[in-house]
Amino acid sequence: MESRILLIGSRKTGKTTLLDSVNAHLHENSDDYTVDFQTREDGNVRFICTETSDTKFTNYWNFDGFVVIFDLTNVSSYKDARRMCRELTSMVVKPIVLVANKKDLPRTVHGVTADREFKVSLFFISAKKNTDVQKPFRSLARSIMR
Ligand SMILES: Nc1nc2c(ncn2[C@@H]2O[C@H](COP(=O)(O)OP(=O)(O)O)[C@@H](O)[C@H]2O)c(=O)[nH]1
Ligand SMILES: [Mg+2]
Repeated sequence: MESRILLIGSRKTGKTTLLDSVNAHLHENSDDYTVDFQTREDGNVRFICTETSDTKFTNYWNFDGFVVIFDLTNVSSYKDARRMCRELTSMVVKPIVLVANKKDLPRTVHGVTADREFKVSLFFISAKKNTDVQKPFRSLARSIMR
């Protein structure tokens, strides 16, 4: 199965680093990445991933799932992420995961919770140290196939 995934989060939150950490392969003639995951339940899933920090010209309907990412050392990136989650949940009924990145660093963002209001799953990762980087994608895969 093939699904289109949008990674959104303000600049320098680690979108490209996350894609690299799961060995996503950058397409030759576009800004898209491909990455394959094996899930225990349903075999293989292929994600075509696009990253952006500016959703102004993004058509959410083109995507099957969303990774909203913020930087645990940057409070304004968390505010942005919450805004993006709110916007997404009001516009589409597609799976969303919220990713708190850079957990290897001393954090300045506190009180992060999986917002029940938004019905998103929350994952703390370090894209740079390769900690738990597969988890958000596997969660999306499970939700999309459901
Ligand atoms: N310490 C640390 N640095 C990170 C992590 N993820 C990304 N970075 C750094 O944050 C900066 C921005 O990362 P990048 O992937 O280019 O962010 P993007 O703009 O969202 O694509 C780079 O210097 C990365 O090395 C992480 O988990 N831990
Ligand atoms: Mg980038």
